[in-house]
Amino acid sequence: MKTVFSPLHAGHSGQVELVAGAIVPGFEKPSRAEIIKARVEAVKLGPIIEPQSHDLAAAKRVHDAAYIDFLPTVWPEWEAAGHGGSAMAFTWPTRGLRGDVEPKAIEARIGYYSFDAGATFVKGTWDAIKSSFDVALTAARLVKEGQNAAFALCRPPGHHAGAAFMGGYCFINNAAVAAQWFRDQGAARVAILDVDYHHGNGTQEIFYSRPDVQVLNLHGDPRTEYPFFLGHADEKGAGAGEGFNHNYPMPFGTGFEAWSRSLDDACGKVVAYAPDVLVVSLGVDTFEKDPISHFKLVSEDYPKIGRRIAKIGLPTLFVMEGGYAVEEIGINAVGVLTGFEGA
Ligand code: OKP
Ligand code: ZN
Repeated sequence: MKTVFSPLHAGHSGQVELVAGAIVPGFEKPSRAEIIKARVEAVKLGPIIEPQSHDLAAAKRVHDAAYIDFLPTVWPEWEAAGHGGSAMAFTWPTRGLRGDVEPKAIEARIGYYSFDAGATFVKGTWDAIKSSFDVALTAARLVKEGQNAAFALCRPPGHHAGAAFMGGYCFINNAAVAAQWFRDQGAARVAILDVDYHHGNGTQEIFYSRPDVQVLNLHGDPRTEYPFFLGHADEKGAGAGEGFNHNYPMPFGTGFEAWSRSLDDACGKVVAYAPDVLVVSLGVDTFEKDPISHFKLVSEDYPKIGRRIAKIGLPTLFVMEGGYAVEEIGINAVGVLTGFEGA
C-alpha cells in the first residue's frame, strides 16, 4: 500500500507538556513519524509520496470555520504579544463561565478553542497541522481512486479535536475530515474505527448526531484514563445518530485477548452497517511499553489487528494517531499494515 508523508510535520517540535504537575518534554515528538516512515521503507510496504495541497474548505465541513481560521493565527499572535516557548492555554470556559463570547487576548483564545493544555504551538506548528490534513486527504483520494488501502502518516494526530476545539496533541481531526470527504465524494456511509488507546472524543462529537458516519472506539476507560470526560459505553449517539456510536472502554491492564474481543465485536458492527469505506484511526499506544498508556498489547499482536480489519473486506484508509513508545512505534504501526496486506 502507498504511504503519504510530509516532512513539514517536523516543524512541530520542542513541545512541552504538563504531567502530574511537572513540565516535561512532549511525548508527541517528530521522531515518532520519522521512525514509522523508516519502517515503511525497511519492510518495503510500498511507495511513499508527498501530499497535494488541499483547500481548508474540506476541514470546515467538520470543524467550525472560525476555529479553522483561528489555528494559523495562534503563533503569530503569540509572538506579537511578546511571548515565546510553546503557546498554550491556562484558562478554559468550563461550567459557569461564558463559552459564547470569544475573547481577544491570544492566551484566552487558545483556551476558548481547546479542552486541555495538550495542543501547543511553536513556529512550525501550523504548517505541520496543514500538512497532516493534506496527508489525510491525499491518502483518502488514493482509496477513492481504487486503491484497496492507503496509509496517511499524519502528524500531528487528530482524533481528540472536535468541531471547535483542539486538545490532546490534536488540532484538525484528520480522520473526520477524510470521512466527510468520502461522503462528499459520494460514499453513502462511512465507518470510523478508532483503535488508539485514548477515546477519540473529537471524532465522536463531530458525528454524534449523524447516521451516515458510524463511529467505533476501543480505549482505556475514561473513568481512569484521558480524555476522562467522554467515551463511556452508554454514549450511543443522539437524535438521527442514535445507534451509530459504539464505545468499548476497557480497564488498565487489558491484554490482546480481551482487547481483540472488543475489536471483533466492533468489526461485526461495521459489517452490519455496510459502509462504502472504512477509516481506521490507527494508534499504537495500546502497546505494553507505551509510556503514557496502560494496555498490554505486544508487537506480535499488531499484524493480527491488521488481518482482522482486512477481514471486514472494505476499502480502508489508515490514519495515524497516537503511540509513544518511539523505539517500537514503527514495528507496531507498520505491523498493522503488513498484517492487513497479508490477509
Ligand atoms: C493523544 B492520542 C500525559 C497525559 C495524557 C494527553 C494524551 C493525548 C493522547 N501528559 N496527555 O490519543 O494518542
Ligand atoms: Zn492515544
